[in-house]
Amino acid sequence: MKIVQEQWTEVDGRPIIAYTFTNDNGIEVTCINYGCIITKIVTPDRHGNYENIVLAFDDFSSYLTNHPYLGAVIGRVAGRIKNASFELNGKTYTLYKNENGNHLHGGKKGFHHAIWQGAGFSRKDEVGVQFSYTSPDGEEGYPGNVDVHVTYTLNNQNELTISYRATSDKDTPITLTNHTYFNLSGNVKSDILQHQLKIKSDRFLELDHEFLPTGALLDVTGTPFDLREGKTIKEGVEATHPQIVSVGQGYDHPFLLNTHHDEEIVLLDPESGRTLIVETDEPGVVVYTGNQLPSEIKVNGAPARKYLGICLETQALPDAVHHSHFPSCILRAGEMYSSVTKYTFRVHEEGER
Ligand code: G6D
Repeated sequence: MKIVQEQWTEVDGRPIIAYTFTNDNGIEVTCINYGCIITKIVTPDRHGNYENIVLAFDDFSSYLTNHPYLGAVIGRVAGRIKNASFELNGKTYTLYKNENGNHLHGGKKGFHHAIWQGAGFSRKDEVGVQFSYTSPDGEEGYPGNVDVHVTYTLNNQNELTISYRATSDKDTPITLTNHTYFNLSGNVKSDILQHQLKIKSDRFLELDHEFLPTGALLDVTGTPFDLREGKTIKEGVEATHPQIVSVGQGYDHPFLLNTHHDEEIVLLDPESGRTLIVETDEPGVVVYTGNQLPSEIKVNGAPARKYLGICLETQALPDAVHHSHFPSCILRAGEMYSSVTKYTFRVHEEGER
């Protein structure tokens, strides 16, 4: 187990530190205290080639722009909030409008643009970093002073666990997630179209033309959203289903998970053999196939492009403040918000079932 800290630069006079931690099997993770952004996860393919499996900028300054949330923790509320407003305890709150008059991914200065306090740690069987941030009352329009802690922990079972905890001095909505784009080909040798995705989910949320949930929970049976037996991303994104077409010929949808910590989400790249298992205590996962990755930005040394990475954003359901039949996203004053998502990295041997 090893951890190395390196100051990359400063923002507003505050150091931006990169934490690189490695387990005894050579799995390596790099993240920075700006937005808790994961900039590298290095894992082996079936031939023992260690390569980066996440999309990242080559220069830090790109993370200061309005970018597609590469690798970042998202908050206070991941996803969209209709009309950038909600009512809570009889009061109406207005949030920053950053997309079509709606609020997306925490607004202009969401958690992905915050400078967090980092503290690396290395124990016998685990290594990682804890990030902390206090979101002041009124930030982006949200009520309450919110203390947030995000901990990345890597162990020798090749598991990277993300633990989220938050407390607030006022009732406030909280939905945290990580927006890493995975590409298991390694060093972005190809796009994700041949990746196979399996999700234990019977229902997904219908989205409207602004990508907001309509409130309808649709049965996946007989649709491209039925991933219970696994599908290639290509098969899904090339479907003519209206929901696939309406988000730009891809997935950008919340799936309700049938089960938790039960290998409920499995992504496999048959070419490299790399397998990512995602397990969570969250009610859902937003699957985003990079439909809008802009070619103007360069990631991993090359122009970005559609379907270059896939996000598996485990989280509460988007716009839950406006849908009483969704699990609540309200953190009550003085209570503890906690959430865990675990990524397990494996190699699928050729011919293995
Ligand atoms: C687009 O609709 C998608 C979001 O789900 C995604 O998080 C963002 O791009 C990066 O807005």
